[in-house]
Amino acid sequence: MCRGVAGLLAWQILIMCHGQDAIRCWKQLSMRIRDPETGRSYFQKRLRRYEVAGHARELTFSCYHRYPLLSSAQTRQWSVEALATARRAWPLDLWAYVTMPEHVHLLVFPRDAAVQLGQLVGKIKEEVARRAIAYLAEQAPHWLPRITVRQGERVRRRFWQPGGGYDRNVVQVGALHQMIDYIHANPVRRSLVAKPEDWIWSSARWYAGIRPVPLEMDRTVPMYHYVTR
Ligand code: NI
Repeated sequence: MCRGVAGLLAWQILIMCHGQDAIRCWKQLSMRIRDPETGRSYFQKRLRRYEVAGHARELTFSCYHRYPLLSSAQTRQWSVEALATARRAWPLDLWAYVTMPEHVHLLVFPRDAAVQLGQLVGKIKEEVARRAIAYLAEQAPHWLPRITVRQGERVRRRFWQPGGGYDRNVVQVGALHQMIDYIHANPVRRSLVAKPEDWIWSSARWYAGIRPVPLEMDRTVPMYHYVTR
């Protein structure tokens, strides 16, 4: 016979603390306890500290000269597919993203600290560029001279602005939420849509519980209440 703790019913992550090398949170555990003498059940709540090792990382990369090369649904779809490929190939959780007409923001959480995010971004950019440049050559060839660069003998087409792009670590859960909201607000700030979830090419719809979406997020973000309808 099972006595005492009858089951772990629910948990919620409540409070964030400061951390240097980990995201530290508290889970509120609701335990159902059964009193063996009376047979009655009651709930006991308690807090348990837990850590998500490592850092969340915000990554931003832009189209060459910030040209609006991600303006078509087709190129945006390829950006989403490249993220899906990257997530399958690397030990990586994807927590938020937005594809804007000329830049992309990602919030990722490497499950392995050894993940080289520069390489990861390189792969994502490469996959999008390969497909999008071929698409531009067919559908909008007037763009080609603008993205063509001569390096001595070599002629290259650039879809992305070269270089590392902008990125930063996100350590605190509160900052993480602000970051996610900020990423989702990109199309609203630019007056492309009225509400974040009106933009198909971001994780805002996923967080709002709208399905289907182009890309599902990983349910490992601390403290979010997931809507699963
Ligand atoms: Ni932006």
